[in-house]
Formats: sequence, structure tokens, C-alpha cells
Amino acid sequence: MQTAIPCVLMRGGTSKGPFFLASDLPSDPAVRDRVLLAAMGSPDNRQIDGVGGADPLTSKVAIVGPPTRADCDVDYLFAQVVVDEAVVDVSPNCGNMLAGIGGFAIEHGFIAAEDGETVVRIHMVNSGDRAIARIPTPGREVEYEGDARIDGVPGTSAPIMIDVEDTAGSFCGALLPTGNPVDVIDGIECTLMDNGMPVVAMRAADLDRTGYETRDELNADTELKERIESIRLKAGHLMNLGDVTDMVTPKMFLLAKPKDGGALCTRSFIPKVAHASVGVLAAVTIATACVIPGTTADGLATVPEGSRKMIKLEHPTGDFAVEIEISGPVDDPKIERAALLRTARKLFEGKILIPGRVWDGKGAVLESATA
Ligand code: NQM
Repeated sequence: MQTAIPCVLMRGGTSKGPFFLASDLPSDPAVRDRVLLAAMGSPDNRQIDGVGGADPLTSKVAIVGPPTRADCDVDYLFAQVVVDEAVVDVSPNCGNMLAGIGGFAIEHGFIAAEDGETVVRIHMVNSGDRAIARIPTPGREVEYEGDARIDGVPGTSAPIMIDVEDTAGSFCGALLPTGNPVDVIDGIECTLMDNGMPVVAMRAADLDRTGYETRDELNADTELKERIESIRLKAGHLMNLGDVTDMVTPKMFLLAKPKDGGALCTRSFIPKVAHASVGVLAAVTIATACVIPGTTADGLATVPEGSRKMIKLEHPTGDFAVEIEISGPVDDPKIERAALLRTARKLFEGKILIPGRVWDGKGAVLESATA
């Protein structure tokens, strides 16, 4: 017998994956992870026996439950299901899947919709931070259709404005976990930074690359990927993350001067596959690096004047704008707030079926999904 689990498949920003109610999944994290692996079809390059899209950007899961923070309406736990390994990583946030949480929370009764727009306060359980999403709700119904366009997604959808708060040092304890704007790893200058996502930012030129390569070119560049992974494993220790072998953070960035009118050109690895565009909180962190003196972005980035700045990051399929508000002295700015535009769309609702031997629906694991 298969076990049926209620689920909504959503596109959140440039990512896609099943959204579950926490109450519909096993409460034991080890059993839950086996269920998620089975649901997505991991480990397998094609995820042929599950609903995963065989790409890190479409092998993501959102788990939603009642708020455990008094100033929030809903809890959101993000899980990255690794495509070709039996690994589920709940250490990072995902700002793209985040875009789908507001609508899901309204439609599942965590918060009542207003007529026009509903503000949903989301507890990002992975980091403990809060995000505020503004969901279009004309007639008290979640509106998915609209005129907003984001690069990496064809067509247009309803705009979702998201503010993220107090994300500095969410995972690493400090914005600059080593206290330095630059550290040298394997002979390469790296900025190790966490403003919602741990990232390692390197100048593409220092690795003898242009920083304007396509995603396919980067994915085929085995020598580059090996050098980047060696740097990542060392950076993990320096960033207070410990052994990151089985973690999908830190994310790895190559930086170059902008060439399409943006502030900075980026290419990212998440962390072993090149991103088709750029992660949301990773982009917030890189935008932050653009305004901190002495980082690897300093000197490459063209940063607008003023305390409220729109920083446009170029990526392989367009650009991504992050609005950041800073205060304090120019040589030691404090990031007050980051805001961004995303869209999301409900694609499918129903039940995911997983083999009964993985989970019988009653909390008992009868057999490992990977056995
Ligand atoms: O950085 C990809 C994505 C992400 C994560 C990744 C993200 C973020 O594009 O907040 O959104 O880094 O694996 O969905």
C-alpha cells in the first residue's frame, strides 16, 4: 500500500517544489527526511521515481505549520533534497520557496485574508529570522495572476513584495564570520559573508574565468568545480559551519564587473551545480558585500548613492534587484532592511504517494527509502 500525503506543488520565485503541512508529515526528522527523499525520487540523477525536477532548483520542499514565534503568522521550514545523494539539508533558508508561503498560509487558514492585500509574517525556522510578505488578495482570495515579471520565469504573475529582517549572521553568527572582509583560501581572495545565506564570494578573474560564462559552461568546467569545492570545505570551518561536506551551504559566487547596466555580475554554485539565476537570500548577501568596504565585490560593483539603494545583480538569465537600506558610517555600514520582488504560482494540489515501506502514515518507518 502506498501512503498518501496532502501536498500543494508551487513555483516560488525561480524554484519549484511540494509544500506540505507539518502536521501531515512524520514528526521524527529522520523519518520525515526519508519520506521527503521518497517523495522527490532521490537519490537519482533523474528523480524518475518521484516528483523532483532533477535539478537543485526543483528539488526543494516547504514545510508549513503554526507559528512558534509570537510575532509571526506561520512557520516555514525549508528542506533542500539533494538530487543524487540521500541527503536532506534543512540548514539553509530558501528565499524563492519563501514566495509561495504567504498564499499557502492564507489558503490553509493560518491567517485570514484582507480585501486587497494581506501581510503575512513568516518565521523562517531554518534561521529563526522573520520575513514579511505582501500577498495580493482581492476579494479575500489569493491572486496568483498579475503583471509582475522576474527573470528566470516566463510570463508574468501577481507581485509579492518581501522584506527580510535582521538576517546578518543568521547562520554564521556574524555578517563577516571571520571578522575580515577578505580571507585567502587556496591562494584565492574570498569574502565570507552571511546576510541570510552563507556565501563565499570570489573574483572570477582570480580563478582565470570571466564571470560571464553560461550555466552550461560552468557545469561542464570540472577543474573549476573541484577548486571551488576545495575552497568551500575550508570556508565552512572558517564560517562556523563546521564540516559542510553534506551541507548545501556556503553557496559559492564568482563576481565580475557588470556588463548590462547592473551593479555587479554574478555566477553562483549551489554549491556544486551552477545556478540558472541567483538565490534570493544569497543575492541579499552579495548585495550587502557590494556596500561593505574591502570585500571582493568592492572595486567591481557599481553602487548607487543614498542610504536606500536598489542593487541589481546580473546573473545567467537576467538580473535580480535587491533594495537595501543602510545606516551608519560609509566605512562601517549597518544593513537595516532588504526588500525584493518575487512571484509565485500554485501549480497543482492533491496528494503525493510514497511507498508504504518508507512510511505507513502512522509515524512508523518500516524500511529505509535508500535500502
Ligand atoms: O538564496 C538556490 C534558489 C536558491 C536559494 C540555492 C534561495 C536563496 O534560487 O534564498 O532562494 O541557493 O540553492 O531557490
